[in-house]
Amino acid sequence: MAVKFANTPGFFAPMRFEAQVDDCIVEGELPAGLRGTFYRSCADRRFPPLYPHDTPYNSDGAVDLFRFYDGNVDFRSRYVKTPRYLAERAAHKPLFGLYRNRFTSDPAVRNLSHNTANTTPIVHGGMLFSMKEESLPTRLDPYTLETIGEWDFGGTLKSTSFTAHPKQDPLTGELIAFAYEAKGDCTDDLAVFVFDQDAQLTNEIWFKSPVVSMMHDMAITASHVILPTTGMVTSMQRLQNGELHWAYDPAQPAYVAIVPRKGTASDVRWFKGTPDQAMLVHTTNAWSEGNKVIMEAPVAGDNFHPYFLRVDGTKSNPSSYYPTMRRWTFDLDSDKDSWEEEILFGGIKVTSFSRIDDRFLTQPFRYSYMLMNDPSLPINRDFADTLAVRVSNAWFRFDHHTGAIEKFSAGETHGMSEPQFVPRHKGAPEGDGYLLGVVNDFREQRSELVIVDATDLAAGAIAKVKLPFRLHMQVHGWWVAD
Ligand code: V55
Ligand code: FE
Repeated sequence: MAVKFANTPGFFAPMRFEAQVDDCIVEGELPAGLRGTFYRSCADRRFPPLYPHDTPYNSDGAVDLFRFYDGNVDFRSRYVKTPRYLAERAAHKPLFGLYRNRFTSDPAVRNLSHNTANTTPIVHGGMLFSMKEESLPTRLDPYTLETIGEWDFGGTLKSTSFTAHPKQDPLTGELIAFAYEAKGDCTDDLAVFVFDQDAQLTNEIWFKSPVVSMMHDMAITASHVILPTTGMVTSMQRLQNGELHWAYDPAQPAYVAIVPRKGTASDVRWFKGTPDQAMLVHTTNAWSEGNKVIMEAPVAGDNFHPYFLRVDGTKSNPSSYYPTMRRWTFDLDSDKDSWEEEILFGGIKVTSFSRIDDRFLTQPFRYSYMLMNDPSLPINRDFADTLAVRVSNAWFRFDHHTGAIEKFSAGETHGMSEPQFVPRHKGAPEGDGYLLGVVNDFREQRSELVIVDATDLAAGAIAKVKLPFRLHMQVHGWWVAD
């Protein structure tokens, strides 16, 4: 039977093709010092969902690259050839069911890896991976993007899952990662992993979580790992009932594990917060001061995954709340299991996407870069609904010292994806560099990669890499200097 998609109009229709454009058309001037590769992990369904209420988080993974060299840019995109992709390709139809629910998949593939590899690309130890938090990393060729296969770190990784947000310590070159539901669906096992710069496992700490919850991101300091639970809950009962993996429980408090990077399970400390601290998707940064661990992150008090319902079956309203930027201080000298909270900004419509100058991970820092929804920026009337409700229309730089905000809009018909910070040169001070990222022109149905000066967002784009087609929806990006 021929493939048919329902209800996916315009820019949000699946793209379903792979592309290569060498020597891309560039408007403006590419900075001479910009040499390296920008990778993007994307979500782009090859087949229509078996269940109409499935989430886009369950779409096939694709990885794109933009390679900058000698004043040129080359573009390439490839689907990640997961076991799931290959099985559906062979069958010419969808076989995999709802997001993270094997019971809803065709019995023929129920025990196959459900990995979509659609969330974050990372290069570590000379290897490129695209990651999905329910599965192992998938290794790809960093030049051709051909899929090599799932990677268990040479047999040393014992978990069934691996976070899509490991952190590279810029000072030691180590990779710090974790796994939740680490022994299979709905298990309360957590594991923290430390790899050296060659991707060899040097420490692993296994422990139990007080709640089985989505744990999408982590933070690190020079000495500790910070692991927050979120308000999303699950159970084998849910899965057997044929439901989506997650529901949001408004009564669920936030728990945060603080784990010494060089420690063992007996060193793990759990802190307990309130339900209005539980909706944390991405962290911004963290650092240690003596025996205090300090983390900053956008946090909300209600579910902002619009595709998952509350436990009572009601819909959450994704436009009724936005996260605020919070500073959490955990005092390891105190016996209390609570922490201090300070709110750095609120009242602006921001997403949970939060990036910094990654050279300052684990250290005190000043700037973060996020996506926002700003109705005061010029928005073309014909696209107002999309731009005001469904996507972000600006990047902004937040000054964590003064609270100042600087914005960049790519245009009145443009939706934005996560910005990537790239330093101007190796020794440049924090924040001195460029923001680059893909923006989507809804009027022309085309995507482009824009480059702005990160110290002068208001000046607009320095250069635009123009593509003659639209791109898949990006989740996260990653920059690798030459
Ligand atoms: C997120 C995204 C995912 C996922 C779980 O933004 C959480 C959060 C793209 O897939 O599977
Ligand atoms: Fe993420």
